[in-house]
Formats: sequence, C-alpha cells, structure tokens
Amino acid sequence: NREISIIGAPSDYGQMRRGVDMGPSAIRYADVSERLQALGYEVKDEGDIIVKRPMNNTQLDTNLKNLKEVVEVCTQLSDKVSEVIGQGRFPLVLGGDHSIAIGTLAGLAAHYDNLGVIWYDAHADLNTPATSPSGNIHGMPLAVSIGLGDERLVTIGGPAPKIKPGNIIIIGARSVDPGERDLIREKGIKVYTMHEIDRMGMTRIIEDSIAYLKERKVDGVHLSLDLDGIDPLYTPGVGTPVPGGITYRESHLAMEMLEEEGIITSAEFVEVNPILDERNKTADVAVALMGSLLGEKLV
Ligand code: LYS
Repeated sequence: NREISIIGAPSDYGQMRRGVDMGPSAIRYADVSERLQALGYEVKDEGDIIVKRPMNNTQLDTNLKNLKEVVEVCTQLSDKVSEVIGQGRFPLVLGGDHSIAIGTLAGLAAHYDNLGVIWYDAHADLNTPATSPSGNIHGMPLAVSIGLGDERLVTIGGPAPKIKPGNIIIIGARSVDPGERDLIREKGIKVYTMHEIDRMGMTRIIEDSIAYLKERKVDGVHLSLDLDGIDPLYTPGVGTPVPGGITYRESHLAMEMLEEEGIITSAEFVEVNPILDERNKTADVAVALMGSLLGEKLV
C-alpha cells in the first residue's frame, strides 16, 4: 500500500501527566510526512481528531480516570481509522497516550476478522478497572480490545471483542502488574519480555512473531508502538519510563524485518511527551522508526 493517511490523536486523558497531547505536533515537527514522501509514498495528513480542552467535569477519583473524555476521543478515532481503511489507505496514527489504541483497534476491527497485533511496549496494558494500580486508562487498551473492562470502553465502534487474545504479541515488557500476569496466563497471550529479547535476540523474536501470526492466519497486522518500549536512554520523552528497555538498534532491526515481510497493515506510535523530552529526541526516534517500518534502507 503506497498511500498513507496520518491521523493525529492528541489526547492525554489516559494518564495523569499533561503534555502527551502535544505528541502529534512533535512528530510532525520531526518531519514525518517529508520522510515518508521521500520513500515514494503518497502521504495525506488527515489532521487531528478533536480533543476538547480544558479538562473539565472529569472524574479523577475513580479507577477509570477521564472515562468520558477517553470514550469521546476513541469513538472519533475509531470512525476516522475505519474511514481511512475504507479508502484503501494505510492508517498511521500518532498519539497521544496509549488509551487511543482502544479507538484505533475498534476502527480496524470493522475491517478485519482475524487481526494480529504487535504491541511494542514496556507494559502489558492489560489492566481492567479491577486490577489497575493507577486507574489510568492508558494501562488498559489491550484488555479493552479483548473485551475486558468497562462496557462503555469495550463497545466503542462496535461489539466486543475487537481482537483475539491469541493474536496478540507483546514485545519489550518489563513492568507487568499482578492482574496482568494472571490474564496473560489465563488467555495465553504471547509475550516476549526483555528476558527473551536478551536471551534470543531481536532477530529470532521477530522471525518467531511473523511465523506465529502466519500460523494464526491473520488477515492483517497492526503495530502499536509505545515509545516507552525502547530504553529511556533513547526515548526519554515518555510518561512512564522503565529502565532496561529495547535498544535503538534492536528497534530499527525489528522495524526493518517487519517491513521486509510486508506484514504490517496499520500502525500507531504513542506516548511521545515533548514536555518530558530532550530537544524532541523521542519524536525523532519515532519518525526514524517509522522510516524503517516503511522501507527506509541504510544503503
Ligand atoms: N501498568 C501501569 C498502569 O496500569 C502503567 C501503564 C503504563 C501504560 N503506558 O497504570
């Protein structure tokens, strides 16, 4: 697919640190359109979905913080992603915190019967309101997408579930809550933690992931890349950094291998927070990885 639609989802309602709403601007500032155009793509920037400011009437004293706002944002994003897929274009979604993935996956679910998902992240994002230590919805999108959690979230853009637990591969996990661990075991969700990455190397992880998804006969693969999956040395501008992450080179390798296979049918890059960043370093890494994912070669 040589036609890409960029969709900004400038929401910070999934967590409590302001600033990640500026992620799409920072990524655009890092020349995402130019970089992809240089690869020969027809790139259309669809602009941002509308996220209402300032934050008012929000309920913070709950285990589903800013629920109403998150539902509004994700409903819009779901519609937009669905529209873009309907036009035969490749959706590239820019976050925003990871709660926006609820919307992206809902929009994709309308077009795929057996979608695979690669979740590149330090966290498992498999909390429910019952297990979440924070009440922050950005820790819940994968659980929501397999149909677990609040009714108002799981039914965004269509009936639950949006994806099958067996079609998920988490890569880079190193901060997993007890309830998430239980769910991973119970649902048989495939997880490559940092331990496996150290032990097997990224090459084998991606080879195995591709083989696994093919065996599952997926009809598309969505890449949901949280910049906190990468070590905070390289991507300091994230709200929930965890040391001991995936390196810059390993990440490029992963993107290049996915590109060679031609397996990725949609992508999102989330949690870039320019307020916490150093001279837009994290957005620059995001755009460099998008380059590799979409065909940039060193020589
Ligand atoms: N697992 C933690 C939580 O649920 C952190 C999630 C971070 C997501 N980016 O709050």
